[in-house]
Amino acid sequence: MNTISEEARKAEDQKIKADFPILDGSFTYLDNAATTQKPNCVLDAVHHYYEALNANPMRGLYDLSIKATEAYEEARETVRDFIHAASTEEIIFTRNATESLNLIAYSYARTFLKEGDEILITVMEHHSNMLPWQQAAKATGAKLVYIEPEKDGTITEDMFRSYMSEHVKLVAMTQVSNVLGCKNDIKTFARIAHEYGAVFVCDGAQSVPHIAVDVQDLDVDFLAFSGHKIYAPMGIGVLYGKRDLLDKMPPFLFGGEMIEYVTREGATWNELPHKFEAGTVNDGGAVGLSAAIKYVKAIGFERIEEREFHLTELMMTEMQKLPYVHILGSSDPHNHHGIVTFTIDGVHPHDVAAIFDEHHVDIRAGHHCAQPLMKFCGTPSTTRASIGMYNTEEDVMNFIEALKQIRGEMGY
Ligand code: C6P
Repeated sequence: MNTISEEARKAEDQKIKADFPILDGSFTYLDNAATTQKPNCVLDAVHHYYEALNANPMRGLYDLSIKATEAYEEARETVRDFIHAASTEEIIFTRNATESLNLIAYSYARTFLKEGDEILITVMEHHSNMLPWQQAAKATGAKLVYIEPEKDGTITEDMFRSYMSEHVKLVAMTQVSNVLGCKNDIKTFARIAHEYGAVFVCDGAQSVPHIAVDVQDLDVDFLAFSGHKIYAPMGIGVLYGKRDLLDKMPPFLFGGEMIEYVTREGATWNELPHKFEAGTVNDGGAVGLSAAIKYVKAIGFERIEEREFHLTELMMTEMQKLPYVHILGSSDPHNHHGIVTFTIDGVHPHDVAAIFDEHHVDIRAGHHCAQPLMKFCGTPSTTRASIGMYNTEEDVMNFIEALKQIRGEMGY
């Protein structure tokens, strides 16, 4: 994959990093799976929105409100094009991936699932793609079934098929694990789920920022992701849903703008996607997300994947030289998508994180909101470094240098 010269790579590294004002060289940021930093174009777009366009969208008939509405709907079209949805009616703005997944669990699962049905998820799910299904199962009497992957996170087609039956009505699965970094074969699993008449929910929180995701090609019924993990502001997220499913689902939240007509006795609902966007929306966030997507597209996923793979490979190769460091999941960097979670013999992950902090390297320690996966891996907590498109070889080597100090600083 190393298709560009060293010199060209270094020049590109500096160019991308210079777009992110917070990355001023005083620290090394490797917690991108938790949230990403924001480029100038996103900061400028949000600033411009509040400076020149801000009004309550879809409500006022005056010029500013119309401009605010146009900005919001333009952002929706940017998202539609980005994930290749058939229509903007299938793009619902939410607060984050968590809210998107809850929307499906509350609106779809609680309406259409019943006792005797099964909801199929995996042990590697983030709590946000687990707890909504636990609660939906409790509310409907459906059974929640967990796919047990292989130790490195692999789920084969045969394994997946062995869990499928006519009882399974809904499958929810992450495309990329936030701990193991492995990628699930969503296209194959969605096809099999459909053979059995189940709907397929894809958690794209950790995939959408790193690989091209085409909802029509994957043929998923729902896709959830967060803006803040793809260089956009916090507080804006996306739910993609197939139109025929969204049409028959009841609203999730009730209030302003999601109605068609209200009487004292009841109400009828607005058309898609507004039926699912109750209350005043996050227009500035949507505008920021649109700018972030345009920025990512201008660099292109081919280059992003190449850059992130190169750094993951460098990081893992250096880590694998240290016998007291153990990487969770596959030993092959192709199966990590920029996420490298590890333990260090004899050192608690919180001490590891504190020592990294002393070295001005930002990484995450803990259970990463995936406690059942931690249990499956046989460890209560771990440390995780995660790469974004602005990271450089220098960042990786700063991390490795700090990593090498840790055991010594703990008295080994
Ligand atoms: N994972 C991490 O450090 P929100 O919080 O709604 O933006 O994203 C939830 C979520 C859903 N699915 C996956 C696979 C995720 O990784 C996350 C968020 C962060 O791993 C914060 S806990």
